[in-house]
Amino acid sequence: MATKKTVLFSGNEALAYGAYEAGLEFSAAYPGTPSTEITQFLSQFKEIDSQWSVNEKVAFEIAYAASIGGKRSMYIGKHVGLNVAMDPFMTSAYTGVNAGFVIVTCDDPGMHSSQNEQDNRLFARVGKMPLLEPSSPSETKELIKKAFEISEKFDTPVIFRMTTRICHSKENVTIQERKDVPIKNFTPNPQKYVMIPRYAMMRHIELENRLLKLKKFAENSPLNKMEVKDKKLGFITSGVTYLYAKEYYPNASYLKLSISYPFPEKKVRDFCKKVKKVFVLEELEPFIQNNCERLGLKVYGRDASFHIGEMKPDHIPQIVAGKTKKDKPLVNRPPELCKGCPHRIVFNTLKKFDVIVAGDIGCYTLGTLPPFNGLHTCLCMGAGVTFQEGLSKSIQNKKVVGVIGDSTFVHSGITGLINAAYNKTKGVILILDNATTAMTGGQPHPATGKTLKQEETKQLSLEKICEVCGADSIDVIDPAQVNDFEEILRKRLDENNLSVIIVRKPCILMKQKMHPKTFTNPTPGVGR
Ligand SMILES: Cc1ncc(C[n+]2csc(CCOP(=O)(O)OP(=O)(O)O)c2C)c(N)n1
Repeated sequence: MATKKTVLFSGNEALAYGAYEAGLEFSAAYPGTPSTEITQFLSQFKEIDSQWSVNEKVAFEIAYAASIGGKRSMYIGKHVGLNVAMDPFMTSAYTGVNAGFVIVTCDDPGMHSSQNEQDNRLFARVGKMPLLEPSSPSETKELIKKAFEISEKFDTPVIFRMTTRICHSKENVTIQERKDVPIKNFTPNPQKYVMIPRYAMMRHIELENRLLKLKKFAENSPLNKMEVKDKKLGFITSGVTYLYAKEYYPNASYLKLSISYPFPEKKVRDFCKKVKKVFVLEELEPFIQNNCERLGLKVYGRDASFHIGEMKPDHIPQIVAGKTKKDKPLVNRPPELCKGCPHRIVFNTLKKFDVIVAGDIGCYTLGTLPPFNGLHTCLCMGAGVTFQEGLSKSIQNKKVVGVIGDSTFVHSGITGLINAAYNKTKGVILILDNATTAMTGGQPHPATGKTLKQEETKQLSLEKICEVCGADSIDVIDPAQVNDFEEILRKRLDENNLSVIIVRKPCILMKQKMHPKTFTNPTPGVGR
């Protein structure tokens, strides 16, 4: 008989554990809050081949290919990570799976640590894949198992959408034994796996038929649960809003959607017939609400002020009262670069130059805040290099410096540097090499020479890669040598070249942040 044990898990840990129980064999990810701990937790399981990949596109393709090869696999990333993986994502619904493949996307309503708050539920419609949404850690653990079953039953990738609140909240979760799933054979099938237009057209027909079957499944599945109590007041919910509403209105009726795409139209109609006044409670976009409106159903949505930011329990009665959003003001606690962070020296030095600074995403983005006020742009990962090129080709009266971290350079800076050299760009790019991915808690990447599991591996040389990309000069400098750093920056700015300066000093927190080397038992809470 399977052993039953209860463990306090965060949503991320519960997801990882549920995937382990489901027989997951392969996972690939790039770090990103609030998703990072899933992969860190998975790394303890010897049964699972898990990796940090160089970016989300690569992670997606590798994990998806592992599924086609016959292993239950998972891609994991933060919401914007899926943008990077959009190309393989969009066609993967055509090609379908062999063993189960689950796309975990961790959205960040409220932008606790992100550059935008896009609602990735919308991608389910665009990508034509089923969308699962849990509302708590314990439900996460069970629902992720269903995701693999649905993936295999319907030959489709499945989107599993988490949000920050569920990723990082903790709950007692009952764990079970792993069920090993035999690796499936890979049978060559070019009509399914080689997407030339003719085959893709056939797969598109297959995909539309599959969506009809999935719709039927969503209609009849107990995962879309109707609880009819008070027939005067009801809520259609998804994700964490279910629990928030239950706190305020325990006697109301509920339609809890765990499969929110394909939209279970009949069930929703049925619920609206049974209950007089129905509110739709969801975070960010009016995804469910628009679906209800499309059906001509009279439901009450939220004021547009609720389309921005995270849903909080106190918002529920405000929505029921038809009010605009009101939040209690919080104490302002702006983040800052750590004391002793090498990035501080970079921005103190940059201050002495009258230059435009194209920034990127990493701890160094905090260089935009006082006292440094050091960045002029920051859009997405990799844009420290590409914005250096674009800005320098339009701004005539000032030099442009690009600033990018080591992990981000490997993620998406390299292609920009090749482009800069190819298109005869001039200027200076600073690679702030603190030997880790500091912003997300200190994960290794190819230039650190360590894998997710802290094994030694081939180490990417930043110097060599910059050279072959076509940089005219590559300097390596310790920013603590303040005068030398300033001197070399001045020299390179005066030249009419494409220069890379690798500013190399380890992150001050690296020792504490380093993810433990080995795990013995599934130990919740480690590897944060
Ligand atoms: C597409 C995408 N993936 C992941 C993230 C999360 N993220 C932001 S910056 C960053 C890397 C930071 O590492 P590095 O560039 O080395 O800078 P550091 O924080 O170490 O200074 C990550 C993983 C993101 N914002 N966007």
